[in-house]
Amino acid sequence: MPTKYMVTSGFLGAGKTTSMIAFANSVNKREKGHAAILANDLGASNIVDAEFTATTGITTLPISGNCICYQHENLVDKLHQLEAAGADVIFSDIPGCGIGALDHVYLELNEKEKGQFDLMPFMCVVDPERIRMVMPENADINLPDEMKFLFDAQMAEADVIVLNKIDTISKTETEARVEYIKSVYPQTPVLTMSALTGEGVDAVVDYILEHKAAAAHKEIGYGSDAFMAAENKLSWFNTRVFMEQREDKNLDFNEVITEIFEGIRQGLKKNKGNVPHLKMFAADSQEELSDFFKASLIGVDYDIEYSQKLEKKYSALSLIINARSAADSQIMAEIVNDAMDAVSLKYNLKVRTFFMETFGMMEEGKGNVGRASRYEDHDN
Ligand SMILES: Nc1nc2c(ncn2[C@@H]2O[C@H](COP(=O)(O)OP(=O)(O)OP(=O)(O)O)[C@@H](O)[C@H]2O)c(=O)[nH]1
Ligand SMILES: [Mg+2]
Repeated sequence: MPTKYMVTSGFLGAGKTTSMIAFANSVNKREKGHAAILANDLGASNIVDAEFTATTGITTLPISGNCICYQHENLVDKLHQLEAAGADVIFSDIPGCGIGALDHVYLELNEKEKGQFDLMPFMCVVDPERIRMVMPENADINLPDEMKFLFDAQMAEADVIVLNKIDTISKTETEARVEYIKSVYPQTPVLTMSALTGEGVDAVVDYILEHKAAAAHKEIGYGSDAFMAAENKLSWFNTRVFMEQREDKNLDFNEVITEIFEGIRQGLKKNKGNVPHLKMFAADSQEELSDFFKASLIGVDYDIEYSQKLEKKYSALSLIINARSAADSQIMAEIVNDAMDAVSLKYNLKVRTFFMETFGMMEEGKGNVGRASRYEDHDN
């Protein structure tokens, strides 16, 4: 039997990673197969989603550097690696700024790897708070208007739309969101769940195991001016910093990291920027991860959401910060630096940056490893 494979899209912070973890647990617990996760992101390494997914005990591989849309051979190779590890149901995502996996992943797999994968419906995960931005009420959630294109295109592309985080809204609100989605995409099934509490998750999993991807091209405006305008507003920032307490005191790093979050929030507010998803991850040095920290902020107007806090105090800690921002990439880097400076002063920390990468989604030179550019019509 060919391996079942599915891609999920959805806006930044909609819950793709949390959903894949919930789906894999649902498959494995109910013995519907051996589920695995392929965690995708932009940037070279130090990816919070991959680190966090790896803590779950689910068979997991990271695929970084670029969207899976643009690395077909590598994607197929990773899928085979997961199969070799025993997986027969594989969930993967694309970065939350993304569209285009229907053509670039589903259609390419059908064309180039005929019969090798049993393609489950292409899913779009939707956040009930964020979708208010495109609903008739047109809620202002402090994101650039250009982003609306992505919400729409992601839903338009999908075979099934899953309204996630229903634990955060009432039944009436859930019904209103579902009604809206159905009115715009009457052909597309809409399911509801909470990836966090597990409500509705088994039913979504049963749906995708029992249905197949349509895998037919849809016109969603990929590469259009509206697409470029939305992508142009987004920047990526990935860093890994090592913080060491100078007086060998053990610190509650939950507190330190929370202050870094708050410092970044203040910096963004001052600069009228926003961060659709800011994630941080840190772990102890044990091979079997026993103590780790993971938290998310899905915008300057929201509370920090802690997936897990550190149980112990430490004298030094390596912290991974991933920001997907609606702010200039250099300004974002400065805001993070300022937040780090503030905690280093307050807690007497020596801070060293071992990895840092920042780029605008559309910035020239983003993937230009050590290469130069020149104007074609100049000869010197
Ligand atoms: N209350 C609630 N929170 C959720 C649910 N699903 C995800 N979250 C939270 O929403 C935040 C973002 O979730 P992720 O799964 O990281 O979102 P994502 O779509 O993978 O984000 P990116 O990969 O950055 O685009 C985290 O703090 C999650 O814990 C849910 O069903 N209910
Ligand atoms: Mg994710």
